[in-house]
Amino acid sequence: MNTFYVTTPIYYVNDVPHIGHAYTTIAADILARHHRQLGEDVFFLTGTDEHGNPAARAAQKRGLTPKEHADEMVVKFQDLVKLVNASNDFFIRTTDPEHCAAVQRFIQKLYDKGDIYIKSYSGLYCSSCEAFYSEKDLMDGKCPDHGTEPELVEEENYFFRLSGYQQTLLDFYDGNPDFVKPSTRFNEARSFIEQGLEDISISRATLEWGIPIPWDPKQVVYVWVDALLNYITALEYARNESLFLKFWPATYHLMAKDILKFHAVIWPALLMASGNELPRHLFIHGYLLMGGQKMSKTRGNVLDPFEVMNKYGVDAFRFYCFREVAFGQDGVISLEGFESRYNSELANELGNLVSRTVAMVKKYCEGVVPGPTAKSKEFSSISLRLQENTMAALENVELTVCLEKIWEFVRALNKYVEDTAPWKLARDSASRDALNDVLYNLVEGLRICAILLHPFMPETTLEILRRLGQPGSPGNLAIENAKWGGALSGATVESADPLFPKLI
Ligand code: ME8
Repeated sequence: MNTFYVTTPIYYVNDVPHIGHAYTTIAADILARHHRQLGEDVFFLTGTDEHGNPAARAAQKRGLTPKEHADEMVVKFQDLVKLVNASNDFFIRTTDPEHCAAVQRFIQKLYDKGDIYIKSYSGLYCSSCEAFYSEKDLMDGKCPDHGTEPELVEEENYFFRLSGYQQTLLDFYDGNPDFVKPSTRFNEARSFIEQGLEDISISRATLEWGIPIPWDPKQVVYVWVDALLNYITALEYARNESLFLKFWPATYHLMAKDILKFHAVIWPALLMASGNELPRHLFIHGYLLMGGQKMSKTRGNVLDPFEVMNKYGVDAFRFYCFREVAFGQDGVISLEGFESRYNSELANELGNLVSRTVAMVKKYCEGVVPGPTAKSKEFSSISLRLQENTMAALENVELTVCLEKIWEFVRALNKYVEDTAPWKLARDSASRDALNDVLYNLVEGLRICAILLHPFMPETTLEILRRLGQPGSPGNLAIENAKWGGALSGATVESADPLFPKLI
């Protein structure tokens, strides 16, 4: 059986979760659900990054220990994961004792191998990024991400021989042109490596909140090394048995471009140093922007994902994020934009099509899905193409392209209702067969839409199938069933409130 392993970044607990966190989690969930529909063995990992300076500072401000703070904050992230209906197989916390022990084993191995050495170091450090900057990376002497002045930090640190991996990394990039997607991000990562890599400090002497260096417990492991390792440590303890052989290498690490360098340079080098395979792909999506700016708590332009989803529904939000912004690019989201798409596409085009279809089957066929007189050749070939196109799009993580293809079909079905006008056919008993065919085709078209849309809108699509009297077990949701002619004739439809009540 094919396996599929997808991860999100593990999120910092120094602040509350926001829509950006929901976005990556939903994207990973869409891929996980799709690969389950393909019959693959899937592992979907998300979690929280709980060590490091910002988390320690946030705890201190609240008069809590870092662990107390993390224990409170993690609940908000776990709530978000539940709220977005993510089907993750595990939630890792970097304070899990199993993770900490595995990180220590990992770096001990690199130390024993000679890839880690001690050196006195001074550099400009942004404690919000948890990263050192050289003068040339700063903008007007300030951190390009946080706009704050970095501090001069002088410490004796342990260093990882990153520079020794430059050529091996370049060779790997050249042999794996789809390692980082989209290709613009691949080029960015490769050119960064080409410019030259310096060894990196992988320990901190001044910070207590972290995993102790096993051979020198006065120092703690640099938070990024601790965090990146989550992708392999989780496989060791998520279940009673090790899942490493089964799921590593990961198929996709998803993230935004803010953390590309860590994943495209440091992570592969650490894996090479430890003799592990590299992940198959990194997929770098864009930023959701509000009012043209990246959402960030410090800028105060955060749309509260809990509020939006509780008010308008989780599936509507899941749909909107990937419909509105081409996945992979930056894009602006807004409440107005959300409401407008909700009304035009979810309420009018999809919800209304389901209501009309159910109402017509009730009215003209006593609520029982009719059998077609003949299988529609036209719809058979349209739906076959649709199935192939949506699968190809998701294979390439083109979530927005996939939705667009499905929506073209939703629109085609709406047009089909108008063109065939079943209410007119119903007036003439000679058109009985034609009427049955139209109604069957509508039920069948919606069944196929429901299967293909399932990864995007898991609850709504099950509800569509239920209303159409069509089975919705995981087996029925398999992609191979998104073929024309599979709808159950003789099933009883059920009317209910609109799937997406119109917003006024
Ligand atoms: O970087 N639009 O955690 P983090 C889209 N702990 N996605 C966004 C976003 C936005 N405006 N804002 C955040 C960390 N994200 C580290 C990761 S992994 C080993 C350690 C998403 O809480 C996006 O996936 O700052 C981004 O990469 C991630 O949240 C950063 O989350």
